[in-house]
Amino acid sequence: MLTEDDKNHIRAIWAHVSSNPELIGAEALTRLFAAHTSTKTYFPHFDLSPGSAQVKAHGRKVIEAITQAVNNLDDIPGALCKLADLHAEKLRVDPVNFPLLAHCLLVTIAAHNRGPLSPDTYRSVDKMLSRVGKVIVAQYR
Ligand code: HNI
Repeated sequence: MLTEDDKNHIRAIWAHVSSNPELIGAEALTRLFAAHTSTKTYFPHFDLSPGSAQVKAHGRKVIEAITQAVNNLDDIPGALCKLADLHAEKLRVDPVNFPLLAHCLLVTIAAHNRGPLSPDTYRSVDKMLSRVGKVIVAQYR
């Protein structure tokens, strides 16, 4: 459950993230592929080298999708229902991968924050990303 404080923390930091979707998204993916190499198996058709056009384009798509969730914090399932169908029925991404991406995204956001990410902001964004992951895998069974 996201509190009003959580929502305020998320919206404040997301203003920066959503204005740099390609930069943040591509770096998060690059960290994901480097730290958790098995995640690369879902992208055999991509050039996964850091900075590739495909990594940039995909990073942008992921951030823009999460931005939809951030713009609808009271109805995240409604905002992401199409993505849930896609990941469950077509892509069949193992749910264990979602917390890995969430963590890489948090590290990326922290690295680009001017100064340390406050514990409160970290917790609020972590809660939101965990909710996003749960919503996307909710239709797996
Ligand atoms: Ni994900 C496609 C969003 C987690 C593997 N993914 C997308 C698209 C969006 C998206 C948006 C593009 C949809 C379209 O083209 O219509 N993915 C998200 C979000 C999360 C997420 C918001 C979690 C926060 N995806 C993951 C994870 C993996 C993953 C954890 C695997 C490790 N996604 C994919 C793959 C595709 C994909 C594979 C298809 C890529 C392509 O273009 O072929």
